[in-house]
Amino acid sequence: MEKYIDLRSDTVTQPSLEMRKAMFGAEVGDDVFQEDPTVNELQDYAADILGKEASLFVSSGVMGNQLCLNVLTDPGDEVICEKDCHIFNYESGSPAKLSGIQLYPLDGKMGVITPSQVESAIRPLSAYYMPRTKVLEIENTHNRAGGTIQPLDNIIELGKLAAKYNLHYHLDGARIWNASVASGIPVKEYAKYFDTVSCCLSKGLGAPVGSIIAGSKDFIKEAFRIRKSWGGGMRQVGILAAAGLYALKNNINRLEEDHRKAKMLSDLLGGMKSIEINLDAVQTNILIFKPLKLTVNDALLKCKEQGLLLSVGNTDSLRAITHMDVSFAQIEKALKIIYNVFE
Ligand code: TLP
Repeated sequence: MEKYIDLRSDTVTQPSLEMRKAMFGAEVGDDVFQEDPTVNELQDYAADILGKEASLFVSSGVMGNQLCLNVLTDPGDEVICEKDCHIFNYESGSPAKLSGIQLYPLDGKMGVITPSQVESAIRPLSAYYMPRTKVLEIENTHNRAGGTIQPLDNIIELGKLAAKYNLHYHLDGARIWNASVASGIPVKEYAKYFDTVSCCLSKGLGAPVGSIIAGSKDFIKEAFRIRKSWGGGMRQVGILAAAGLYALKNNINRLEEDHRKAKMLSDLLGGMKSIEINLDAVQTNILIFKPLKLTVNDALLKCKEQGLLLSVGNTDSLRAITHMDVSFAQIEKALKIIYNVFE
C-alpha cells in the first residue's frame, strides 16, 4: 500500500520504530493471572489519565463498547444512542447478538443529541410491557458526523438526565484524544461525567492494536470476567500493551498536526463546487464530503487510480481521515488529486 496516500482511516498507521523498540523490550507475564507487568502498568496509567478507579486493556474498540454495554445491561434492556453512532451502525449487530439488548437511535445534529430528545425516549418505568431504558451512550468525537466534538455543557446536561432516570452513561471515546487536543478540555474532564468509557489506542495514537475501557473497580472486575468468557483473555499481551503505553505517553499531543492536515483539506474542499461539505463539522481529523458530479464508487476508484485512498462516509458521501503516517507533503499531493478528480 506504500504507493498510496492512505486516508481511509487513522487505523492504518504502522507502529513507529520507537514503539516497536518499546514492544521488543516489554516485560511480560500471564495476563489471565493478571501478572503481566506491562499490561498492569498500561491499565493503571490509562485509569489515571481518564480519572477512573480502574481500566482494562481489550482487543478492539468494538470489544470495548460491547463489554461495557454487556456489563451495564440485562437482556431485553434498551440503550439510547444517536442514529449515526458506531455501536448502531458498525458493530455487526453485537448489542443484540452478544447481550440481547436493543438500541433506540435518535436523530442528532452533527452527532449531538439533546436532553429533551433523550428525555422523551426514556421508557416509563410503569410500562412493564416496554423495554427498560438502561444506558445512554454518546460518541466523542463522532465518527460518521465528521469527527465532531461533543459540547461539554451538553455532555453535562445529558449526564444529569441519566442520573435523574437512573441510567448508566457510556462514552464511546474511540477518538477522545482528538476531542481533547482540539478543544483543550482534558480527557479526564470529558471522562468524569460517564460511568464507563471506551477509548482506542490503535487509531490516531498509532498503536497496532488495542483499546481501553475504564470505570469503577466493580465494573472492571465484571468486565474482566466477561472478557474471558468471550475469549478475550490473553496471555503475554504486554508486548501489545507496551505499544499502547508508548502511544499514550508520546502520541497524544501530536494529534494537533493531524487536525491541521484536515484543515488543509477542508480549505480546498470548501471552495469546490463539485463537492458538498459542512465545514462546521471539520473539527478534528475527519472529513465527510459528498461528491456532486460523481458516484461514491466512481470517486473512490478515480482517486485510487491517482494514488489516493478514501473510504465511504455515509451512503452518499466519502470520508478522509488524517493521521501520523501521512505527511504534510502527501496532503499537498492529495489536494491536487482531489482537485483533478472532482473539479
Ligand atoms: N471505526 C473504524 C470503522 O469501524 C468505521 C474507522 O475506520 O473509523 N468507535 C468508533 C467511534 C470508531 O470509529 C471505531 C472504529 C470503533 C468504535 C471500533 O474500533 P475497532 O475498529 O478497534 O473495533
